[in-house]
Amino acid sequence: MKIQNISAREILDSNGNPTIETTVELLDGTTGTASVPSGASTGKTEVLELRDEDMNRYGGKGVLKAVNIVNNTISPLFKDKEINSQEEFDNILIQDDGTKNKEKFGGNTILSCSEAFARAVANSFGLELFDYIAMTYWKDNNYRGKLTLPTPLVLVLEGAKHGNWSTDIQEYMIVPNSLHFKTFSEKIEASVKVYNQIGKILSEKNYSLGVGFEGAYAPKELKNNQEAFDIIVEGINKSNYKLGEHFNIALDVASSEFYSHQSSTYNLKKENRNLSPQEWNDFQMEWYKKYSVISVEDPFDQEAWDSWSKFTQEFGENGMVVGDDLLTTNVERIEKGIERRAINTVLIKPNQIGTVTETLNAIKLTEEKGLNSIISHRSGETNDSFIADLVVGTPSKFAKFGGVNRGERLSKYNRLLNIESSLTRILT
Ligand code: 2PG
Ligand code: MG
Repeated sequence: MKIQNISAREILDSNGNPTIETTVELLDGTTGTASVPSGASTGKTEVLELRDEDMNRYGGKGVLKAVNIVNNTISPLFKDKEINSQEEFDNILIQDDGTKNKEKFGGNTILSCSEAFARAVANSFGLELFDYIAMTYWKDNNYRGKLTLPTPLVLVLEGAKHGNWSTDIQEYMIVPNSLHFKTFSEKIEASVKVYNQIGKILSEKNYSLGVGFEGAYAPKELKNNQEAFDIIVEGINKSNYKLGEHFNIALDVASSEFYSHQSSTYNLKKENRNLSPQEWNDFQMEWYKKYSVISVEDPFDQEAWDSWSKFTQEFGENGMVVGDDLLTTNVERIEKGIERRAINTVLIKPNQIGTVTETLNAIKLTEEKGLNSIISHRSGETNDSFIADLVVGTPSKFAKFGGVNRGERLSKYNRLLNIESSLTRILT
């Protein structure tokens, strides 16, 4: 397979910040285009996101340097080269960048090329993107029976950096129970019902109905973190479902955002309390028992490995302890997390690591160790739905794609609805 050209441009993400969109054109004339997201509450060990730092444009967030690297450095690298696999393509970029955290080209630059190449090859073979991903993941053409639609973790309330600190906890999600809702479309329909019900409850309370970065309600009027749980339970009940039966709750605590290294405390603005790690552990456990929480992401600071291990021993018995900022889709950190029993679930974000190949390797390590993986969006998204195909084409069983509001979130949910309907047609 030969590449004719790779070209990039600057577009905007859902926060109005620039991001990069890249097109790979193959010699046979087929093309693939991809754009990449951007995080607000980022992990310290994510690969570098290359920005112009030119304060005269977009407050320094322009990506013209990245565009220039694609057009003038990366595109010539592939001129007349025969590329036979995703791995081969990605390895050329990794090696030519040559740095541990992709700081020469930028992780955003590299990922846009990597995903665009995947789409171009899929298009060239007349394959759906999830088919191409599955063939690449399993290195086997006998993968069709392994394709699965995920259970969504649907965001209903958001706070912290994403929601103007309406709560200290960054994300409150509802998880439809697969025993009651068999298909993805049933799970989404039920989740939308609860989402809308929560909107009604907020409106009756005269709380704001505005949404945060990821399409969930973010009412500043919430008195504390617990009130958010209570509203969700009410929303579930008023939709004629039961907490613990039809739905459970998942959280992204994103606690690195309110951990103070100076005082070694978790400083909860909405509770007016600063808690030691042990107090914070016990405080959380009370909520989680009371509100049927089955999944907790980033309950402790990204360097607090011992707190994580203690928490996993207790909560991890029956629930998912999810490493995001802690692990950053990095196989070395995932291995450390497993070794230290600090987590039992891994959040997967392609732009934390920078290529499709490394993302697939992170999923493979996780799944082969018998742990769960969750494929995740970022707070700054585009309409690119690559991660929807990623969750279908790999053994990952969960999708964290935000609220059922805002087009860039719905583009992923709608892609899953589209895939489910076409797979049902093909497989039945
Ligand atoms: C997270 C993500 C997505 P951000 O913390 O998991 O919800 O947020 O993209 O801001 O890092
Ligand atoms: Mg997170």
